[in-house]
Amino acid sequence: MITLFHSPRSRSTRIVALLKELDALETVGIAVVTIPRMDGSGGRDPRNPHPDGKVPLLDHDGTLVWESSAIIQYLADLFPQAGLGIPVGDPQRGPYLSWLAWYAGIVEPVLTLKAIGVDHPAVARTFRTEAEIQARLAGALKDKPYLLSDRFTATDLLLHSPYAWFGKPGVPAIDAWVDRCTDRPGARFAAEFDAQHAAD
Ligand SMILES: N[C@@H](CCC(=O)N[C@@H](CS)C(=O)NCC(=O)O)C(=O)O
Repeated sequence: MITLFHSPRSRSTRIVALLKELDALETVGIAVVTIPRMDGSGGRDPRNPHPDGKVPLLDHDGTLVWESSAIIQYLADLFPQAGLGIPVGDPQRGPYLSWLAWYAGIVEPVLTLKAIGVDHPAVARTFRTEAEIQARLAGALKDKPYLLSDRFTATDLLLHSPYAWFGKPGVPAIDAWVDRCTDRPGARFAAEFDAQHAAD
């Protein structure tokens, strides 16, 4: 049995979108749980087995997978027929894994610290800056509609997600890519799912 622990309008929303893109909603159940929210609402949910009480979390027959980038890679590998992952042996596998890891190691800390107003030279020195992140993304999108090729992959689903949340950055190549990624069955399904479950 596979279960996604999800809280509406959170980082797990992108995993709900992924399940739709993978055509995996029949196989993977979604357990809606609460989390403590920045505004003081919500709270840790005892039904959520995540060691930190966070979402997303995937439980596959009792084995836990945590961190969005790992969950996305795990599910894309589990449902290869959807073509959202890049298989071992494909020359694009390296860039594919690198974009997913770069999100977790660089993009999320930089954008989160920026959003909460932390500005320190050591942060820029260690992780680089939001401007450098945008330059990397815009560079990759200069000559193609998605990060790896003409095809939407799990990298696009993960990497565009902060801009779907915080808003587009005003960089034409990135803004157009975010529009392409949000105008997809997965993103539309996840938005509807969250609207229905937000009050739960
Ligand atoms: N890097 C993690 C971040 C997970 C995370 O912080 N999730 C938030 C929701 S957006 C959460 O569960 N917060 C509740 C808490 O911190 O207790 C991932 O992408 O999976």
